[in-house]
Amino acid sequence: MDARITLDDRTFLLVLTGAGVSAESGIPTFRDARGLWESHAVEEVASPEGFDRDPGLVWRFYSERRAAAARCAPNAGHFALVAAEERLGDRFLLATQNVDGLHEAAGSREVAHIHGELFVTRCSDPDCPAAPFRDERCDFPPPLPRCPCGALLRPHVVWFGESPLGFQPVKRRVQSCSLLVVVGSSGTVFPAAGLVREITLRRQWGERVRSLYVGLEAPANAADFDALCLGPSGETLPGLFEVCR
Ligand code: BV8
Repeated sequence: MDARITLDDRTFLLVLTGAGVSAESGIPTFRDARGLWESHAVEEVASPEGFDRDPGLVWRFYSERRAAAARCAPNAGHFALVAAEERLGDRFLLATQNVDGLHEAAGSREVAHIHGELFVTRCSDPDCPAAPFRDERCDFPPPLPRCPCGALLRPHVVWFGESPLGFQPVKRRVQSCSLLVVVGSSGTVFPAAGLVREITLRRQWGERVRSLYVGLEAPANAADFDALCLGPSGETLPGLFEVCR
């Protein structure tokens, strides 16, 4: 498969991004950060059990990530995806595992944040009617913040063991798209890592549909992709899409 994609009136493009698309913006990926953070595995901190066990530790983890992300700007890879969305309109859907907000900062209009958003906070009580709210705070001196209902506030991100957010529209689009492009994801976290398998199954049933991986190195699910376009996405994405008017 030529790693040059023509975007025209027949293209239905679903893009899934992972931490790699933000790496050139200065945000460490999980592979880089795993286990490096206060000697805790990210999975241990990014979990409901971790929050129940030590909410202060979890808030420090996310506060530091907020402070770091606030200093970062989108890179050429993010902007290339904005151009693709501008050409395809509603025949384009961007789903991201990233919580850093850089896709919107680059100008992406419709983003499915299947793992939540770093700069949004919500009540930790699932039965509380209070809505998640935009929250730029990067430090939380004791006592930890609480909802008016009395429960602790928590970052509005999807932790391990929690259901992804807004995943159904992505599941529907993977059944109707003509092309899935995954950018900068190690293919180790489900259900996101399983999307490419849906494309493989559709093709086995005779549908004309393709998948492409764009990233620094082959992901764990590389065997499911039709093609790999290896390299930093800030360099490869801008030249990937040939926009046909
Ligand atoms: C779910 C948000 C059911 C928070 C994240 C036991 C109990 C419970 C669940 C499970 C279990 N065992 C397995 C599971 C499922 C679990 C899972 O997959 N676990 C893994 C560890 C095996 N999944 C879940 O729990 C999910 N929920 O299953 O609920 C369900 C299922 C379907 C429908 C309904 C309900 C929830 C998972 C979400 C967890 N939250 N983040 C936060 O960010 O703090 S996950 C987090 O890690 C990220 O969001 C991301 O998804 C993941 C890291 O993956 P990547 O983005 O790929 O990043 P990584 O660093 O790994 O890779 C970076 C890549 O970039 C590398 O390949 C590198 O080569 C490349 N790269 C580097 N530089 C560049 C580059 N590429 C391009 N350019 C560059 N410059």
